[in-house]
Amino acid sequence: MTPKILIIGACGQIGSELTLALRALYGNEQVIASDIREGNEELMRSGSFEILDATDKNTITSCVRKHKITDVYLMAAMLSATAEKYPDKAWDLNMNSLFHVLDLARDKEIRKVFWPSSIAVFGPSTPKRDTPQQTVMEPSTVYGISKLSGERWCEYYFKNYGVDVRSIRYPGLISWKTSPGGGTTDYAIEIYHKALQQGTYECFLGKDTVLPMMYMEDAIRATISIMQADAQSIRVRSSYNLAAISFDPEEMAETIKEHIPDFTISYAPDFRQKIADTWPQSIDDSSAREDWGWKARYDLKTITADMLSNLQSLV
Ligand code: AKB
Repeated sequence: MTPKILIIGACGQIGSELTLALRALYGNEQVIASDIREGNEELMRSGSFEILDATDKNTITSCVRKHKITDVYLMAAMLSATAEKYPDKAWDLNMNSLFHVLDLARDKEIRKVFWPSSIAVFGPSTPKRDTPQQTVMEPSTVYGISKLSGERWCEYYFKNYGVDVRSIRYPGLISWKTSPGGGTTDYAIEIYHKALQQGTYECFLGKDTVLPMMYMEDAIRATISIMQADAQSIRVRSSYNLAAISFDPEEMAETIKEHIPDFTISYAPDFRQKIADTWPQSIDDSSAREDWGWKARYDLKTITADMLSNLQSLV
């Protein structure tokens, strides 16, 4: 059966690319994009769009009924750095939107849910290298606490109400089409913009800060694969570890210098350093590989070449 999809938070960094990928896969009329405000021209032009506040259950329910939605991808969230500034708002958005969608699935209004988690579920007491699927999880950020709570609720709704919810712990995501907002890993995108515009970048994380990262193409492929997998193969109903590459800002700068030899980087760590220091450096994603055949394709050199050429073509 072809799904009828609603994407909540379709204009964000992941949502905008996911919407286009799902429209290409299932047909424009099968994918309804929604967000609190309108998005880029390609997204608005290619299919239906609804203004929708992810914290408003009535509007979500009406939209689901109006379009006879079967699958919801809930991409709206407040990311780590912004959430530290607005803890109440972050908790309200990140948790209530999830309850609204899980309740719709429990009440059989929809069939399937995708909900993004993050490496932020891990904390300072988690093993930093090859962080296992199941390990100590004591996140110390508002965002991380909301994501870990969300994971527990996803598993609870699966076990107690049979809700088919699927989730991935995204690492930092690198993309050129839509900018992220308010993340700790955002330096890995800003750096390319500044390298092209000014030839130099002042990084808000220190030079040795190794974090797990992934190119958006890989993240979109993972999202679609987990949603297409047979329900029986999804053995983790909290959220799957997902990995591609790990590097620090200095290594990233080196790959940029291969294309822009005069590029320089300097460091002025701010409050985001404290957040990054609590996260893992690399992730063991063997469960995702075994259960639904996940494998990353992009390495740092390929990402840098692709980012620079795509950003250049926009000017
Ligand atoms: C952030 O930096 O907050 C996000 C994330 C790792 O979930 N990119």
